[in-house]
Amino acid sequence: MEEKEVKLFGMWASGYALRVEWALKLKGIEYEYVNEDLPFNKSEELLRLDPVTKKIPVIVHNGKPLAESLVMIEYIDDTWKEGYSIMPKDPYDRAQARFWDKFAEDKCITTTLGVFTSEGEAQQKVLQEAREAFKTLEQAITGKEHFGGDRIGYLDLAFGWFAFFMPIFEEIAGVSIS
Ligand SMILES: N[C@@H](CCC(=O)N[C@@H](CS)C(=O)NCC(=O)O)C(=O)O
Repeated sequence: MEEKEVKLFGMWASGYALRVEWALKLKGIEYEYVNEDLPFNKSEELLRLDPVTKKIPVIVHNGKPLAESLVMIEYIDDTWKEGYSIMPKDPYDRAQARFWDKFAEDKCITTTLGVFTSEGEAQQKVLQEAREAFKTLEQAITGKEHFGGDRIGYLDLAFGWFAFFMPIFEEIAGVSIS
């Protein structure tokens, strides 16, 4: 079988891998998907390609590996310039998208995941912080169809998966964030 130019190492339950799949799909890029068995049975190929973080996702383009999902999204957008554009064109809008991604990553995702490592009063504090962060994010996108405005863009890929996983996290942790 002919080897595809792009290979993505992911894992079915990973939102970070999902981001990259969405970017490849929006661009219409064909890729080979390798589902890794995490956390204890990573393939030797993955460890060889990413000896630094040893995490998924990893993409390989023309034999060259890349780690970190958001780095991959920008690389994909820069490399396949034709077709769908993921990053905003305007430098200020690009900077804003990166700012809100950082906010969502640090304040919404990381804080929410704290419900799994806390209990009692400490967990209530985490929940309160998460609720405030989501309120701030919601205010920033009020009136927009997507995070990036009227079309799907960088922030939707970066953060959209979390909306899907949130009810699952709530059920597992037995808490309500909304
Ligand atoms: N910041 C990284 C996070 C990647 C990450 O945390 N991947 C997890 C799966 S969702 C992983 O590979 N965990 C295995 C491990 O830590 O050994 C990215 O955005 O790509």
